Amino acid sequence: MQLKEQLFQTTQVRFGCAPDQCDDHQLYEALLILTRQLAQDRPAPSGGRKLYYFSAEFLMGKLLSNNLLALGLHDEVRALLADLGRDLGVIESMEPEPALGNGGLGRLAACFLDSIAALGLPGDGVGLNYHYGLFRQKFDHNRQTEVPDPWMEADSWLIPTGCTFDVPFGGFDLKAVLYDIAIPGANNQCANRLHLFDVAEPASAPWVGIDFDKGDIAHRLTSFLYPDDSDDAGRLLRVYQQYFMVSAGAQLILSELESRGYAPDTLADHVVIQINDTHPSMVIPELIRLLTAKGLSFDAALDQVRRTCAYTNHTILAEALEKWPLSFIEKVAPQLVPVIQELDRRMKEAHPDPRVAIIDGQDRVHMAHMDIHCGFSVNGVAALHTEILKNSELKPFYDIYPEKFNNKTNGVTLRRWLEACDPQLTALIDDCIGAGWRQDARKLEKLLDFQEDEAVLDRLLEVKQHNKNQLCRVLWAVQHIELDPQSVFDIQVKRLHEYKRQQMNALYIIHKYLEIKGGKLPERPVTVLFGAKAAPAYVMAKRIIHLILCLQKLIKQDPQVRPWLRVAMVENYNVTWAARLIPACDISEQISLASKEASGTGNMKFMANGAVTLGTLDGANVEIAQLVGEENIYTFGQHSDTVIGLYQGGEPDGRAYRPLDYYHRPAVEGLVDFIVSPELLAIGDPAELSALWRDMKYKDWFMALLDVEDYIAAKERCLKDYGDRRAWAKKMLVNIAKSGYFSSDRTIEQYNKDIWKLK
Ligand code: 26Q
Repeated sequence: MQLKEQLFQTTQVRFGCAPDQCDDHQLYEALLILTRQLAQDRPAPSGGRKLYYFSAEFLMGKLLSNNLLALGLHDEVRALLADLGRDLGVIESMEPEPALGNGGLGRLAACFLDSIAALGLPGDGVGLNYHYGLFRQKFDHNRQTEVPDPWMEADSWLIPTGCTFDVPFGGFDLKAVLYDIAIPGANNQCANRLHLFDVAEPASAPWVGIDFDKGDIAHRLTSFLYPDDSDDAGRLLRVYQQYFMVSAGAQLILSELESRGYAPDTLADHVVIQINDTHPSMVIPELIRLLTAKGLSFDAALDQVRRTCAYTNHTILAEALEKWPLSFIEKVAPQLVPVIQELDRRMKEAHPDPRVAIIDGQDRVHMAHMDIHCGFSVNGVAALHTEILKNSELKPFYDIYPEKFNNKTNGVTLRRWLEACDPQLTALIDDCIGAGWRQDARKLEKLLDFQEDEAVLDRLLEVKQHNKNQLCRVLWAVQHIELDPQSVFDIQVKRLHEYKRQQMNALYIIHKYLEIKGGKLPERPVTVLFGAKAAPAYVMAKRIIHLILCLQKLIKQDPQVRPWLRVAMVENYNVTWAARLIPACDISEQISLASKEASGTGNMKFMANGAVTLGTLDGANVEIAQLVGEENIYTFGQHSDTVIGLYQGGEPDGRAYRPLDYYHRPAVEGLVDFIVSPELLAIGDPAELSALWRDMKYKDWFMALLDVEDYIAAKERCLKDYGDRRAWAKKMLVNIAKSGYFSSDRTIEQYNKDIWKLK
């Protein structure tokens, strides 16, 4: 049947009217139903081994447009809607965005699912169906507040499967109900699945706290995704969530193994599990428990699990490494305790070094240690990150198991982060080099042939201007923020964390503000844009948001400064905002303290859309710098080995870094002190701003003052160079041309070749 007739039929059945009588939301629903069915009808890719990608987060973003692209229907649907006098962009805007992730790790999982399907590899995701996602960010009196973020409507992408598993908790069982989201492959006729488990009777309304009795857990287990800083109650609930996910996931794997006709003692021949950070690590003892219950000896079960499980590390921040008190696990899943204790006993026997113990002297279970001992692969997410894991963070493990360690530099799906979000740039690329880069992103390098082509460079600048104009229109419509589209767009979007150093960017804004007030006007107007959610209990992060919002207000009110400098923070930054901001960016801010950002993936998206990176030599920025060459990136700041050195061997807090030494530099003191200037105190909360000022001056845990002078100098160079439009366009072109390396198709091919070996 023709698409047109299918749409007609769908709206008739569902709404009793023809498409042209439908409102935007009804049309969206009809397209959702149609697209969901077409994806669901596709067969799974065939192959030998099957991958299960376990992750507590899948930050999928809106799916309508991407699924239409993957199904090859995007243009047809757009034309069909145009015939009805409707706009696909408007229909898409009806779709709610599920916030089932914090940030990079969750979005990476989503990019990976896209690439696994596009490459026709058999691989499903396994996660949880949170009803309220993370939270919706609101700004109120220049502060972040949080409200629940429901995303499931009467119709969604979820496909009920009817499949259930019993999960045994200490004292009660809970039924895990399986919902699937079909993931169609872009280059084939197959689809994989994202398996999301839910409780059988979810509560219908959000709540504030939780009672740890059986009833409350049964209804609330999948309500929220916990941010990375929760209190003890939140942490315990996270362990409940994690066990629910991995127990149901492990049961799903074993039942699929059985229905494929294989015995449990052949698990490793047919299955590989990628553990996305330590959040799903309990899958290891759970699988051992389930396999021994099926008759395998502990030795045989451990051997299967060891050949099945592979672990990805995403962070070296000590506070983010999960260590659960054994008492938590005893309460949540007591049946795992003897398994973990036996694993710990065996590992201690083989490796008495306390630094590699699974259970430490304070009876805490180190999830990463269990993964490394009981899996066959450990990977970091960028070259520098993997080196730091091998040489410092996980060195005692690398000494024992050098063969397990490998690097898989992250990547992003260019189908979403170039084709879908920047159609004009895509068309320009196609005109220059044809469409072959869609199959092999390294072919983007052919763009290098156009470095001296003035017509192409001009078009590149025109596309960027178009995207900036468009972003200005959206910002005005959504948030009543008025920006100058002719100004330089300098953008920092990512979770708010001190190590990512949004506060250092704020110091730059203060620098520029003071210069303008002092009569030194910049060569051209600059707009500094931010998007960031702070974890609700992360006090410093919220203070940094407060500072940025106060600066936004101060500058907006100042007729002397506002023609030259604007600051804007988008409310509720999410995947949808990212897709609007990234194509409009001139300067991509990637300014984490060297050694702290495992990889970054926003850096890759910006680069692919022709932004030039201003960054430290951290995470994947190092690889970006190697690829584009020093004339096409602005790097600054101390290197990772210096920083690692500064964290060691000093007084009084164990560090050799003393922020006061930097604070007292003439160029720095005035910037930091402006945080408590009368101008800002008149706008913001004096207690909050003073606390932030004190922290930056006396603690500065992530060393913003160490790099701030170099940062300001690098940014000024960058802004100056922007004035030579031809030379700048060339830098943009080189960045796009070299971004093919950061396609997640390349990353997934490497995972498959080195770790998964699916076919
Ligand atoms: C831990 C314990 C308790 C509760 C929550 C957590 C928790 C939750 C989320 C810990 C970490 C996260 C998320 C980490 C994350 O997003 N890491 C990012 O991963 C990206 C993909 O590899 C990298 O590009 C980023 O550099 C890294 O910060």
